[in-house]
Amino acid sequence: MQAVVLAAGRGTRMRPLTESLPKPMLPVADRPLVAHVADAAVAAGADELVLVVGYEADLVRDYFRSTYEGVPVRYAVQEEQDGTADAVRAAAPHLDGEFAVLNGDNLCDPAGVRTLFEAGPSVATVHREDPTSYGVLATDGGSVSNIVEKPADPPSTLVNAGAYVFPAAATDWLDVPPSERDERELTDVLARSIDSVDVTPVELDGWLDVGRPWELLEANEWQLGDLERRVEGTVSEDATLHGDVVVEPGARVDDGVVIEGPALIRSGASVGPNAYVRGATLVGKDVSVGHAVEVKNSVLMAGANVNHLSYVGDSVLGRDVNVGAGTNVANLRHDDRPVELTVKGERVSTGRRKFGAVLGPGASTGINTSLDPGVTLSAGATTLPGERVDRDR
Ligand code: TTP
Repeated sequence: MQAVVLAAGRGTRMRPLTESLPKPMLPVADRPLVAHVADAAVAAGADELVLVVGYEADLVRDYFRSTYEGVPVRYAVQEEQDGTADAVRAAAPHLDGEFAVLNGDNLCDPAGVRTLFEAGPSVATVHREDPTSYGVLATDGGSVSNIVEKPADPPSTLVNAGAYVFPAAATDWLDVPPSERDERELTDVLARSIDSVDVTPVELDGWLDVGRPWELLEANEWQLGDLERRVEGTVSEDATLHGDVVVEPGARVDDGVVIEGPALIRSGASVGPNAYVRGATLVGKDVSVGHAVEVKNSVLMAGANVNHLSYVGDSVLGRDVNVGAGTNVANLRHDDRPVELTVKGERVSTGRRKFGAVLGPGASTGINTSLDPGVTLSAGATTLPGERVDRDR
């Protein structure tokens, strides 16, 4: 079966991390987010991947090229990001027969995706105790009988997890009218499928929609949790690695470093001397974590530097960020309320008691900067030495 993977979106809720990188290419453990989706599709038996690309398309193409894990890859270009149904419409000329559609920014348990692919026309679901902010499925005798968006009075707790198998005829149903938020939605195509054929709900054990920066942390917490200890880089005899730590070839861990897994130190990265890395932490390619630096439960994207005397907790550092000596990130509010973050201009609860900062690509902090919980520095932003940053910039 062909699997269409939607990877054309602009990822506006993930800014500034998506300033120059499409959301599906953000790092989750040792691969881009969308590679986890493609892997699940290949493991489920996809015989062709059709990647729908648009925003920063070349970065997706450069990664997947024409064959991925032995499976041919085709590309469909969505010129304007007009919605998920429109994205599948871009792929339609390549489709022949029943086909699957997966969001390029959703992590799903691979066993669930396999069951979905085997089920014929189907939709992946998960239970949510409060489903009122999701598309909610009504079922009748083992089939889906209806889908209702954000219902005040939900017919069940089964929500749409954004992975589908559509019947071949669905390629004729993609021209749906724009929704209230002015996008052509795939859920309207699902509604048409439900009216035309039996659509089976397939419940997933694990699912995460990665839309906002703290969800990138959660995606890494999930995937790093599956690591198995592997030390292939250069590790000093005076360093201590506890638990499931992976040090890739070409990475270096110096004297006096303590790393508590799960943690992944990618190739070209260096840690130490005398640094402490803990929690589910991704130290990306060519990252430098230097003397007397503590990094906890964070994602440090490729090329970031935290070289001296700093604390970075529950934070996301974009590519090529430079953290000045003595910079500290606060990750807990004294009133113990969940930390809020700005998403598309509005303060939104992360739902997390511990959350630090989001530093956009190329941002630099001056020495002794202190960053309040939930601040975002935009791409290339700077702070002055000794500054306390209590709002976004
Ligand atoms: P969304 O997360 O709804 O959209 P987005 O990725 O553009 O992010 P944001 O809302 O923060 O701007 O998209 C769900 C999936 O569908 C995601 O993998 C991107 C993809 N997509 C397209 O391929 N084309 C589109 O026109 C849209 C809206 C999304």
